[in-house]
Amino acid sequence: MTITIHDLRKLPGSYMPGSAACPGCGATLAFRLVSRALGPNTVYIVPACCFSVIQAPYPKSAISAPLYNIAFAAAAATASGVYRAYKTVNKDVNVVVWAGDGGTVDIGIQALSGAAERKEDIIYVCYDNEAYMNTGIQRSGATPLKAWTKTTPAGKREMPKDMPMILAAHRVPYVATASVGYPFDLVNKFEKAKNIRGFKYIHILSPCPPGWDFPVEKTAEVGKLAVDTYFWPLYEIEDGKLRITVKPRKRPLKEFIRLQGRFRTITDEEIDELEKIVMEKWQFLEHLEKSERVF
Ligand SMILES: Cc1ncc(C[n+]2csc(CCOP(=O)(O)OP(=O)(O)O)c2C)c(N)n1
Ligand code: SF4
Ligand SMILES: [Mg+2]
Repeated sequence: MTITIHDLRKLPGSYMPGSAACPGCGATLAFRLVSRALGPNTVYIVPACCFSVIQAPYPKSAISAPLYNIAFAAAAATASGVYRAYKTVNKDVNVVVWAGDGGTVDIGIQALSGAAERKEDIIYVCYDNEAYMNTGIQRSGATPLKAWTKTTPAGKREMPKDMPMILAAHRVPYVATASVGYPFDLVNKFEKAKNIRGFKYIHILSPCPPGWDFPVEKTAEVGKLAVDTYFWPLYEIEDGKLRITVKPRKRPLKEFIRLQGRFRTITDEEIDELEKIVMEKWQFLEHLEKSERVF
């Protein structure tokens, strides 16, 4: 089934109003969409991140679904145990890790890799705001080249890890990228993932107004431009076969970069260099799309 705007309005989500999230939070928007696509038969496992604050403090707890808050490094291992416990009592439940990029590409990578290798029947979601935001904007392994954070005051010097491809190399049944700027692409990937058995990994670009330094009303625009400038390609890898799911609208990378204060130190020449890297990756994805299998 393909979810349309009419379906989305009717689907009950698990996000309640009056939360502690910042205005314009892309991660929150992502959660609203995902919880609608997955439905009420879902349990979330959340390591330390902005969502621990959004979900936890009474009386502002924002999530109405069952949720287990767990130590930073342990989310994928916990989800494995929770899924097996439900299975023991014959309950079929979507068990979902909802983790930030720090909790995924850095401290949580060991448990994540283990769960993927064991092909645990869970959905692991990385909502990627490209830094450690909850502790005040420090760089992570997902922070892009040249981005300002409090620990990269002159701009980050390294490229981010390509986490979806790292997971694809585990040969799990489903890997996908998503962006809050393309909500129907996002919800339909979850609609598909919940019906696939085995390990599923979905990596959502989630713009963060205070961390990326852009006006709060521009979250969807930033998420859309990330895709349309080729900065954040949207694809899925199902049983090893890659498919690009959204064709970018061919906007110059500069439009995405200059909307955000975190790239304040980048020069026009450096944007051109970054655009070259981004386009090389795009061409590689087009090449992979023509291949039988990615791995
Ligand atoms: C072992 C451990 N180290 C450090 C922390 C402090 N801490 C809490 S949330 C967080 C940042 C998480 O970053 P990310 O996973 O990207 O999620 P975000 O805050 O960006 O939503 C850190 C460092 C912790 N809770 N546990
Ligand atoms: S810091 Fe960013 S990710 Fe965290 S709640 Fe605020 S907008 Fe959302
Ligand atoms: Mg983060």
